[in-house]
Amino acid sequence: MHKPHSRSAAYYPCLIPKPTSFLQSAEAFTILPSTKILIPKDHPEVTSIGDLLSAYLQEICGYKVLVSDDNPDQGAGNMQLTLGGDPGLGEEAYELSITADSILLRAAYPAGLFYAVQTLRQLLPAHPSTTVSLPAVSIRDTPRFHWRGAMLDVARHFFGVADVERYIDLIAHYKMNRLHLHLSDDQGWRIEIKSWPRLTEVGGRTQVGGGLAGGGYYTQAQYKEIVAYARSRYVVIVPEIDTPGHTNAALASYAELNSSEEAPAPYEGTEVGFSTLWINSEITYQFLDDVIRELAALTPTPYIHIGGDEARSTPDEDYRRFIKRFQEIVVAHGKTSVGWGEIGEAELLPGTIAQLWIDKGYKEAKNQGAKIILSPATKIYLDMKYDPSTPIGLDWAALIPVKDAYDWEPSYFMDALEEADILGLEAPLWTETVLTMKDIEYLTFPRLLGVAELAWSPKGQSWEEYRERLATHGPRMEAMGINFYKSPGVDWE
Ligand code: TNX
Repeated sequence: MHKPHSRSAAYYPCLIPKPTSFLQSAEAFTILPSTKILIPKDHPEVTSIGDLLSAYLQEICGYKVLVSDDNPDQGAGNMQLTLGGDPGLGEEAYELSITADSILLRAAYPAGLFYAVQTLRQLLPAHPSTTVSLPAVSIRDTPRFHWRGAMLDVARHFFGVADVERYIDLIAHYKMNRLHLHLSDDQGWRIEIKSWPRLTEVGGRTQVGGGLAGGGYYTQAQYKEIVAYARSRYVVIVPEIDTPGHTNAALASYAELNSSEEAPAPYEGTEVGFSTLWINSEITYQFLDDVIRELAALTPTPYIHIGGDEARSTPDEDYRRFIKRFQEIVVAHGKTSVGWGEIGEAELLPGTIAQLWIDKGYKEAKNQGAKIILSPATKIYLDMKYDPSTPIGLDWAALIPVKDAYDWEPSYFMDALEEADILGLEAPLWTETVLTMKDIEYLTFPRLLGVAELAWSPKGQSWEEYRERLATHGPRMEAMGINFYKSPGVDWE
């Protein structure tokens, strides 16, 4: 096999995503039992980041590295977390400087320090070791795109809090900062809404494939826990209430949401496009207002996703009226709407964001001034099979080998879109065929690392060089217990 670099674990720049600038020398910093993590006084957020670093180090060193705010400037022999540097580089930029004497992690904002810590983790040995050394490096790093996300469909199959928190940990390690949760669909309603309790009493009980043990939902308390956990990993949760199609679970819960005024049976199949809210009824908008009011109160960040895809049972004119009105409800609760590309066919309010998945609606959205999130199904739909033998997953958009998820350039992807139109990238995982956390991991990894790099690293990376770096992440993913797909296109270490 072709190997352009000779590499040795400690001295090869094996980081994913690749940093903006990276220099390396032959020295190394060795962690000793006396090494401390120094943090500034009176800064609880940085203290939490220091504690996270200490926990990561403990896994590798086998002992606890102390976090201390005594003499925070005494760098020698220690690792120092410092707020400083150029705030003009944005909230997520950081510097990491490792010499034989000390380690300095510096950023203008805590998010940057969190990312410096993630980079540092990838410079540690993959597995526990008696001597732990880090290569001497000087890194300056700033993300290319603002929106670097993953989406998890918890409607087709439900996943509990522990699974979602693990997913957050895993995506955050690769510097992703958004987790979009697809909270409602034909097969299930997954978030407690106190003013409409049957949504979860009825709509929360089902999922694809059915069975009495099926379904589930997050109580508001659990949902808050997810949001807070994500926040501690600098991940924004983007909740989606998919409308006006993909709504059978809500329609089955409340007869008054149906134009027939009769509730349909719950649905546990995988067809799409058959359901629609009753567009010409005020009850529908009262319902959405209540849902968004409660959801907005659980959401400290700006975005609420209103769906808008595959509304095949909603007449076009109704669809346009509905999308306009739903955005107004979102704005009335102080939030910004995100919707699937099709929403571009309706009038968009200022600030609304469109998410491209197929070639539909996004040009109209762009022409109305909307920013675009790229989730092209042919490139980064994580539910697509890798090859025909992949045991789970779908193939309607494409087969997506690891190379194809990485080897494309966002700003060239669609003629009509330029860099400035693109807010970022998001890799969705739809779960019609995904039943367990192991299944989630198998389809997500390693493709997500490639998406994370496309979203973070400077334009113009090469697959040949990336695949060498990716190979070094095999043992790292193993150490994190990730059930990843050992793609034959990569010479895994
Ligand atoms: C299309 S992507 C859908 C989903 C399916 C997915 C399966 C999108 C906005 N709609 O309802 O789960 O394909 O790949």
